[in-house]
Amino acid sequence: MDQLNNFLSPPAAPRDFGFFVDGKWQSGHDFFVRHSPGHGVAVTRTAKCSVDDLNAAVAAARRAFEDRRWSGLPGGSRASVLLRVAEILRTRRDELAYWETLENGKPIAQARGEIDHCIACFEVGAGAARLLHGDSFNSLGDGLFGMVLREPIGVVGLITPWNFPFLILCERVPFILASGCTMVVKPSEVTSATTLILAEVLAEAGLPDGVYNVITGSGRTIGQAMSEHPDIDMLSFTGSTAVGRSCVHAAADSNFKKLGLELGGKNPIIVFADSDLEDAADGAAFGISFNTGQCCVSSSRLIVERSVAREFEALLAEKMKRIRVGDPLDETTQVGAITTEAQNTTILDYIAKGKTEGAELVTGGTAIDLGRGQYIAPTLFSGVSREMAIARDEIFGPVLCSMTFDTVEQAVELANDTVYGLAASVWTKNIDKALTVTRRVRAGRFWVNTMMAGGPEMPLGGFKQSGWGREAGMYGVEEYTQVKSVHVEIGKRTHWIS
Ligand code: TXE
Repeated sequence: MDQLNNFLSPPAAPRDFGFFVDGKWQSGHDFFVRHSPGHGVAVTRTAKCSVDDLNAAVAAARRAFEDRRWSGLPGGSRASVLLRVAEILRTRRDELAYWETLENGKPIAQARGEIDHCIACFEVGAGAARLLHGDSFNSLGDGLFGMVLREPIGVVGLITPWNFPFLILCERVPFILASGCTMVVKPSEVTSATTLILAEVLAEAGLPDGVYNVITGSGRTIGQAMSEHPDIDMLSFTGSTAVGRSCVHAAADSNFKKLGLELGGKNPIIVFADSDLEDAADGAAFGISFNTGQCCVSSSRLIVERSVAREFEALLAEKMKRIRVGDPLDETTQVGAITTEAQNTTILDYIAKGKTEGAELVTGGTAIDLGRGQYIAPTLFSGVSREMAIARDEIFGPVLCSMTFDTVEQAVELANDTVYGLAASVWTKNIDKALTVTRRVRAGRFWVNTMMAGGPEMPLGGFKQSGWGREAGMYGVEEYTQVKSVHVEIGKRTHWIS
């Protein structure tokens, strides 16, 4: 309990972090100082690494891959390490949640729940390490046998964002490790702490040196150099669609590295008149306010059947007003701080734009002054038309736009009227409508009468400009493998030269 109490106020002084290469901690020469977005005080200092540091990390990952110290182990041995990681994370749950909350601004109770999800990711990854397998063809005739091998792709670069620093990391790392790859990770420069703590945990669990390396630094220098690096075989990037596009160019101009991209979203929530409106309103309030709407899968476009639109918006607004926005370290807080000043400005600018574009503000629409930190009230706009910027752009904040429909066709058409395709949900008690909408809306993750449910068994990823590839589950492990077709002749060869 004493330990828990230490985690309920910001630290007296910022914690210093080095970076991690080839199983060793290195110290930086220059630092990023991170201020807690919920309190405005300095909480961490992380190294501004150089491109030389990155090159050393890639070389270490390459050596660890080529000498097969990890990929050469039986899947069961890799699984044992991943299960030990899960056990250690369990013992360090409160500490990890604390640093995640301080750097990101999310509520401490939510952060603890996310660590639980991360533990599950390592457990699922352990199972995947044992189950990963290829295929065989016994259908090529008596003289030929075919095998399809899955081999690890090699050195993986992993670039993660600031909205779910540990969760997004853990939806990838166990699956990359399960495949036998080695990696260099670059977390967001504003939320690096928990990615560095994971290095300690992995080492303690017995992961060989050089398999997991962490380089901290800015996207413009380290991230860009990773996407151009000739010795990184695959890059998994999660962040903005604009930077995702630059990764595609960099990959094409360097070594054609394989890319996994999880990018932006403008996700629809479709509510039919025959749904349980109380449930749907709760789901909609959660879908836009959870993590202050800074989720790639936030449901930011409400598409509601016209006959119940007014009633539904009133119900929803009443629920949104009751969400407890507050200090992220307060156990009772449901919605914490906006993670960066830049994001705070972006969200407030979009709210102003919504008003000038003529949308009707139903609730929220203002910053909340708690004396320190940056907070925005969950916001609902009604009467939004599809051309408005607030209906088209990913705002990445707690701003929900409401639009109406009359028929299933219209609902599907509106839902698909976006360049993105990350997630969607539908609320109805009619099975025909639920399945029709699920099959016709183009999105990588779909929820029927629920919101953001799921576990690491299920794959994650987007359609359209929301990205390429899938993370997590068996699909996620397979992304980090190459397929090799092997042909084995049986018996005496039929000679070409007679
Ligand atoms: O993202 P960036 P930002 C969206 C969201 C948000 C917007 C901007 O709409 O408002 O992006 O956020 C690294 N080469 N999402 O500016 O820049 C960077 O250091 C390689 C959606 O923070 O994409 C960080 O580690 N890497 C999203 C990571 O990319 C580069 C989550 C993400 O930062 C780089 C975050 C470069 N040239 C933002 N420049 C989601 N899908 O969840 C930066 N980075």
